Amino acid sequence: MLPFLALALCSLVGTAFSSTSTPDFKSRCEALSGGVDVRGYENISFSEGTNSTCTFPNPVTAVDLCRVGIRFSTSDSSEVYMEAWLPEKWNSRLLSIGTGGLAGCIFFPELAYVTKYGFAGVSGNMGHNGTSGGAFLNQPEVFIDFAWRALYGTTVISKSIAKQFYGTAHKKSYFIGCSQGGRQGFKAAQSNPELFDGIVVGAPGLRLAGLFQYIPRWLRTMGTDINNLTVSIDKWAAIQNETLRQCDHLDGAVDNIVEDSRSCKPDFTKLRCGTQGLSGPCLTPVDMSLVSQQFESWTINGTLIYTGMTHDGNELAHATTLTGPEFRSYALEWPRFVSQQDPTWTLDQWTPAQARFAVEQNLFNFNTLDGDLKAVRKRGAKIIHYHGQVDPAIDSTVSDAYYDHVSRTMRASPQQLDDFYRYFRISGLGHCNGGPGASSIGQSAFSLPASDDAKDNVLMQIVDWVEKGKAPDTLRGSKFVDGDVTKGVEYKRRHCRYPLKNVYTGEGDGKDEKGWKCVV
Ligand SMILES: [Ca+2]
Repeated sequence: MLPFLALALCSLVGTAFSSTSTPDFKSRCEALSGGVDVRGYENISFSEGTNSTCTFPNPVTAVDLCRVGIRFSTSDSSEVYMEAWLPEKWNSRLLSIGTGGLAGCIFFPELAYVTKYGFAGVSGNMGHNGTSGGAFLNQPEVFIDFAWRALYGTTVISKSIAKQFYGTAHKKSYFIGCSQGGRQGFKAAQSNPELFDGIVVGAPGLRLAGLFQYIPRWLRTMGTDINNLTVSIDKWAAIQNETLRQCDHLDGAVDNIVEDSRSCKPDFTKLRCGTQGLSGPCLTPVDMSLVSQQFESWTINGTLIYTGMTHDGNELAHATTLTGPEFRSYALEWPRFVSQQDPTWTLDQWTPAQARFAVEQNLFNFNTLDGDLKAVRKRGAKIIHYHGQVDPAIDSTVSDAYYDHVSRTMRASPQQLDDFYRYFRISGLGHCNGGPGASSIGQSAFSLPASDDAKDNVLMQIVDWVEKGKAPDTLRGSKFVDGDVTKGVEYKRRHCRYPLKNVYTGEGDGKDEKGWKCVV
């Protein structure tokens, strides 16, 4: 068990409650500290634990709650800011919320989302304010917070605060997070399994330092100007179309969605320049080689750097994401503030040797690749892991590889892992939220569920599994008309747990939910 270093509660920086709250609730909230806000607020000031780089919309709270801000130090040179939102009508459950990107922002919309169900919600800045990794430069303690300690501290403290506030201990403790938050959830499962009874992790940033090297390799190979890529954006669009032409129907439904990208092995020779009848963009031999490289697992002297891009029929988005400003920023910030510790580092200094070093460096075990989850299983905790099949940011190959790694490490078959760890491939889901398919499983405030039934809502599903023993065979996602939840459901699809894959045996284009079957 990892020790928690130098934890000290420093101060409560504010609370909030509704004007409709009962006097007892208000007085208990005020007893924690001063400060008043009201239910349904939209203009509340979020001055703590955030800055201008945090661009979440201000949420509107749906229930009466006590808002508590806490700052605590984790060493002589690091501190964490966290908020616990404590609803008046508590369901006796705690829910820690993971962050995205390089952290640094309190996830206010998620706090509003989960408190609606009665969870006491907790979100922290993970040890630095703002989305930049600049805080890591020459500050190992700040990086330790980012790697694992901030989540540990916020969770431990929130358990204590909830007991103090409600006068009774929580019954179950949960975690939900995606991307960087997905990594945080697995980090807790691997290193601090005592923290949570149920964990929902999406698109986890495992071996993230490898992705942060895949990006500079892409930029050095393809260029940094989206309108002038070495393999042009028109060619990537042609690659996507050809992939869909060859692979969309393999699952039984022609719906622009490839259910099992691992079965998709497109042959791009039809796109070769000079091919008879080819009218659109064509691939030169150099293009063919560069494109193939992106889809291959990338190793340097035996060290796996990144598992590569998948043939998912979303190649255009992969190209634009890898070249886009957010990813260009990661390509610079990781070497500058973490692996090379050189704030003047520029992209033209990148070398494969640096890429290998960044992955092998594995600062404070940040790679989060321990495959032994026996302690989670032993204590009866459950993990729901999901990954969008058209994720252009963290490729779904990362999740496939980790699940297989756990299976090998624990010498457990998928049927045995099913007892406590289930991984679902969500077709038509991009990175954490959004996408062309039935991508809403209630995973966040930006992917609202079609209903509060556990079948439609992964948050309710993990509770059912932990507390009632009802394990999910599938996760049912919803696609809303025009992507707008207020316009109603266009169709639903039950997503299978890995390694099963979804095939369509129904009529038409795949919108018949009952037409889908999970097969080996
Ligand atoms: Ca299809």
